[in-house]
Amino acid sequence: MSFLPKPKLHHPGLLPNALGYTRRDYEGAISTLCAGCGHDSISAAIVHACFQMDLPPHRIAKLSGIGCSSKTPTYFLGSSHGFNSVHGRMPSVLTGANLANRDLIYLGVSGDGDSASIGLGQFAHSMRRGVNMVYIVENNGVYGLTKGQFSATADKGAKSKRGVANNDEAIDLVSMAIQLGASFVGRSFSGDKAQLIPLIQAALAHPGAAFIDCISPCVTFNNHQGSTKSFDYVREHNEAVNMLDVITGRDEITVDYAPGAVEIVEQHDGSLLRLRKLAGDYDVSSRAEALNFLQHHHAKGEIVTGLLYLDPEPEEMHSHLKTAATPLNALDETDLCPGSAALEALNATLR
Ligand SMILES: Cc1ncc(C[n+]2csc(CCOP(=O)(O)OP(=O)(O)O)c2C)c(N)n1
Ligand code: SF4
Ligand SMILES: [Mg+2]
Repeated sequence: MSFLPKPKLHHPGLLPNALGYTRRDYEGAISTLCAGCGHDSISAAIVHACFQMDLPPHRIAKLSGIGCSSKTPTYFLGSSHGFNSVHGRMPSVLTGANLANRDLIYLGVSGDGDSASIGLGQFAHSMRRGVNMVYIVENNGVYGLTKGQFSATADKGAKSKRGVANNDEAIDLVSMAIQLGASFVGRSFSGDKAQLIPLIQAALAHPGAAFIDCISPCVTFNNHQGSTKSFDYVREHNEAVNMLDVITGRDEITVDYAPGAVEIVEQHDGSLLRLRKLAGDYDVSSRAEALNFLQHHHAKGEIVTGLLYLDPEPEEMHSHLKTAATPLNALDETDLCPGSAALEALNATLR
């Protein structure tokens, strides 16, 4: 069974947000994933992030592909729009939805199999087109749903549960996203909600292609010794480049920081990202430096997490295509049928 509704009863003591919704209003059905699966922690972080940001659930559209990770939108934001697409096809379905209605907040959820194997081309083109979305890959290094085969993000030399080593090179989705033109790129760990929640919030506030690679251990098939995506391995090898706070435009903006150690970046909706640097020389605004830093630390077996790249002046797909500002479903008959004189004038420009 993959769907269990949650009881509607809310504890009267639950605090509402500015819209009058409680945290429970951002939840979904009861998860049927394995107990302890990292994906459930990511769902909880999404619920927390959207509740805290006072996002209206009916303005969010969540889309996914196929996999344990792609099942998770059933378990959060139960009142939002949802579309569970075909394996690896979330990015193109989301791009189409975004073209038709640019007013919704798009959240794409995928897995490492979904995005780094069958959907690699789709992932690449959504990044280079600058589709305004938050794209989260719940990365466990295996195809969890089909019983734990290595995925394309499994590190070379990593061991399967049966002790077989992976001989293929790993695809690093954050490096690809940076190189392909994503304007917000971060990596986190499902077990680190203090880092993951503000990263998701900053990505939601970002008006462009925002990509988050979230290491999310599969407790059933990839949480043993020899795995580089297990809880123990990631905890031991996590190298955070910064600590991130998000201050949304609606709150009173008060920041105190030690000069030199903190970088404040304002996003287009007025939210402030407060980055406390842990790696002193790390510069979030340089694609080249980010790629260098990632490769250098990967060679040492370290997993770099945090906000890795940010373009504070992002461009998104609609500005490239010069599309109408109004969602297609809100255009009326006069917009859609401007009449024969307008058509004649348009045809004349093409002759
Ligand atoms: C076209 C197609 N090919 C193969 C499959 C089988 N399949 C289902 S899920 C999956 C892999 C899922 O792995 P991932 O995206 O990493 O998700 P996880 O289960 O690990 O969260 C595969 C190969 C499918 N459903 N459709
Ligand atoms: S098989 Fe792995 S990825 Fe799938 S629900 Fe279980 S622990 Fe999570
Ligand atoms: Mg996977």
